[in-house]
Amino acid sequence: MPAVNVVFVGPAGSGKTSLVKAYAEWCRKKLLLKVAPVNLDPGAEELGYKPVFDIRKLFTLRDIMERYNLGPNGAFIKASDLIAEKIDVIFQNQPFLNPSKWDLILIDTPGQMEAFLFRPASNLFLSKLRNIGNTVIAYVIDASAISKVTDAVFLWFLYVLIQIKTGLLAVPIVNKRDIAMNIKLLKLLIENPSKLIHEVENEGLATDIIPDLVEIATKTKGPFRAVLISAMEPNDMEQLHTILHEAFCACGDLT
Ligand SMILES: Nc1nc2c(ncn2[C@@H]2O[C@H](COP(=O)(O)OP(=O)(O)OP(=O)(O)O)[C@@H](O)[C@H]2O)c(=O)[nH]1
Ligand SMILES: [Mg+2]
Repeated sequence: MPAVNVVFVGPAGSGKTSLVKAYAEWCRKKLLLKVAPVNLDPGAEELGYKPVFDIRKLFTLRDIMERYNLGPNGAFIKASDLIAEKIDVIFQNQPFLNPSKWDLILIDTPGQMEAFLFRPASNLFLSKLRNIGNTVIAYVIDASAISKVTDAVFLWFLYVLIQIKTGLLAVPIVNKRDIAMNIKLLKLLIENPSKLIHEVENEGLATDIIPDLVEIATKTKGPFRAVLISAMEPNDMEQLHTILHEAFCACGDLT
């Protein structure tokens, strides 16, 4: 049976690593699943989970900065190129080598999305991943980062771009519900974006363009309910599991 892959992406600090940790623990404890967390972030310090594959085994951000005399952003871009160069080596490691040994592979990606997700390395990595099992993206939205319609629309466009770039189904996951700034806005964003127009206050220069942007958000609205969770709250992982299960019903099975 092929593995089931969930790739956690989202802006820096949105909670990808914390969710991989919390969700892996929940699936192991409650569902007795064999879960393989994978760290693809060469700049990670503390993960909080034990990765089955860790890109830092091949190189770290610090190594790259020193070896190529680069700053942190240049080093992230170089790291992406190295992921592409070493793709065969990466897939000769667990969990990729024997995907049938695992129920669930959870991929933690770097927060600098433009340095990985929006570069060619991610095409290569994701196409290899799709070959070993059904793959969806969990797009992590930081609830504490959205207070106004412009914040919501901005994060929505990243969501749309990620789906266009990867060709994969992405499930929006709102994390940090415990410190959310505007729960109503978050629910509208995912379930009823056309109503965002009524929430526009004085958004400065953006006010004129927001109706057009909201129209695009409405056109690109997915089939998903808003899922508001906290990586700090283990019981919330059931909601994450349910929405991922729904996504896999479209393209496969989540045990
Ligand atoms: N209050 C609260 N804090 C959270 C939650 N999830 C993550 N955090 C905190 O947010 C910060 C960033 O979390 P990470 O899990 O490292 O986020 P990330 O997306 O992996 O970050 P990068 O890999 O650097 O992009 C940490 O201090 C976490 O403890 C949450 O649900 N609620
Ligand atoms: Mg992280």
